[in-house]
Amino acid sequence: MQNNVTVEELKAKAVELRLNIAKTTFNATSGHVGGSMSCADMLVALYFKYLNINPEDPDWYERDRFILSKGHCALAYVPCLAMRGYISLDEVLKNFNKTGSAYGMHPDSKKIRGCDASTGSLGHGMPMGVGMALGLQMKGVNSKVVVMTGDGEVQEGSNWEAAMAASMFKLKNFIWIIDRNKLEIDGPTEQEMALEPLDKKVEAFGCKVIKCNGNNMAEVDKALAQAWAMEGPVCIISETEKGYGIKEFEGQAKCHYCSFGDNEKDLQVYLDEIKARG
Ligand SMILES: Cc1ncc(C[n+]2csc(CCOP(=O)(O)OP(=O)(O)O)c2C)c(N)n1
Repeated sequence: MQNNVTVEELKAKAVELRLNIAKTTFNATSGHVGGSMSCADMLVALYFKYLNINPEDPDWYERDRFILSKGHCALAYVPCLAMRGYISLDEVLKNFNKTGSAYGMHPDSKKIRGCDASTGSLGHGMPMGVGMALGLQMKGVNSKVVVMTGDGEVQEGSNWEAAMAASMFKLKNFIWIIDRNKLEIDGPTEQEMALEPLDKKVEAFGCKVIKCNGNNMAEVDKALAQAWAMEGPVCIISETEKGYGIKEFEGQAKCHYCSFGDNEKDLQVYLDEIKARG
């Protein structure tokens, strides 16, 4: 833990992030809304409380690293980096996914201040993160490396190869977060390629497991505090709702990629709902 921020303050930031996801999507006309809304609380808790980072010096060697392996959720990640002071929020809101913009649908570490890895092709964040954590551990640098994957994403074998390596190399500094929103692109994970019992599988690959309700900030805060205090590799299974914040989207596979209406009046209705949900 790096900053003394209250759960109430983090909750307010998560609402702000969801509002920014909605506005960014509206200006971009559409985007990967469902998985962005589900992981917003976890991103806020990481960036505003737990990660040891310095937006003034994004390449500071001793910083903690974060990799958004489910890179299609740049729609949450890039506004979060802007809220944390790495880039201009105005630019993100106006230019996200526009031709020539630094802020494409998937994050590009060469173009975005504070972004530790380019992602978008699923299944690559874990191997990259394990390599980073191993390198830091070999150099005696005590920084954390945190990788967030989707749950549909972990159907790819590369995640499990990386988990095996994290446990073999006893990566004390490695934290894997699975955004367990139970839906992937076409429907429920359990119908596409069943993952359960996910906790037992992760444990069998050598990671300690923490479970939390990833849309309840008090639980997110507790899970991250535990993970930060433990010796890794550790995995937080963050149980979330795809599309969290908008009733019409929640639990619906069609919110994987959708819009917030096509006129300002529609957008305002969604913004009001996000604010009212708190
Ligand atoms: C290697 C690869 N295959 C396919 C895709 C297309 N794709 C983008 S998102 C997605 C579904 C991901 O589901 P999940 O990991 O559960 O993400 P979330 O529900 O959190 O959005 C797929 C298949 C991709 N980006 N990369």
